[in-house]
Amino acid sequence: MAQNNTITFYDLALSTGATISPFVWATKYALKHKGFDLDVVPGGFTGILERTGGKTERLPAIVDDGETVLDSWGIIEYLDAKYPDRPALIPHESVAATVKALDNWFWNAAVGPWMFCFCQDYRDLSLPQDHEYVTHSREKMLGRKLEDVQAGREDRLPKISAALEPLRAALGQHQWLGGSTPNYADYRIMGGILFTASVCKTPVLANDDPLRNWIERCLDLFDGLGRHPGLFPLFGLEQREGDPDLFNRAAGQGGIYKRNTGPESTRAETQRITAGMKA
Ligand SMILES: N[C@@H](CCC(=O)N[C@@H](CS)C(=O)NCC(=O)O)C(=O)O
Repeated sequence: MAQNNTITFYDLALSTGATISPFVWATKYALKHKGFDLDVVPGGFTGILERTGGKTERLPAIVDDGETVLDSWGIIEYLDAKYPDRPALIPHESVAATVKALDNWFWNAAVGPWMFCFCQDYRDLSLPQDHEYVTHSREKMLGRKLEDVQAGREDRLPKISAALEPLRAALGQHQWLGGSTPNYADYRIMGGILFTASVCKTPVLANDDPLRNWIERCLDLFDGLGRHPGLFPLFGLEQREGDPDLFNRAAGQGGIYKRNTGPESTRAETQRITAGMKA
């Protein structure tokens, strides 16, 4: 049992003091969801191995009562197994499967592309002692100079916003991805959004984006855990001539989002799609 209800949490932060990693953000929310206080060990990208006493080169990592637990997914499995009487992060194995599918989609649709849009800012915002390592390692990861990868982001940001319809569809009909209360699905996706907020020197979503309500509620959770002063505004992206719509204003009008309650509910559509057909 965590001493004084407190778990040691190794942070990964920028010079603004804001946490940077999507994995680390999601874990911070997960620990709060379980009702723990955090004893935060601050730090940036370099020196993780030394900070953690040789236990890991990657974060998140936690220490609970002398036990080190690594890896964002490893940590939530540990928390749910060790503390089954506290609110579950993954209430059923089906949630684990769905979160993995959602996370994979979101990473490819948004977190990765946003990283391409802000990788130079990410380096510039990192702690001064991390600049050389971040530049070198991220240029190896991304295959080009950070400046070249980031260039032209104004043409890419609208497309990333437009790609987020699956989230808008779900959150248009449910309060949280977890249903009536948030669970790890919310924290996992919000981790990617908070990563972006930690580096987005230019906004990534429209002011009137339907996701805004859920994002603001996630930021408010746990006494405003996500409202760090070092974060940048997410909202304020403007649609320019030639850009796709930043979100679909006609969303939710088909498929499982429009309930079939009998012929009344489908008559208009049937009339439209059969117009001109021989009787
Ligand atoms: N599978 C790991 C991945 C963690 C990971 O890649 N963390 C990155 C931050 S996003 C890290 O610690 N990077 C340190 C570095 O780049 O040196 C998890 O889910 O926790």
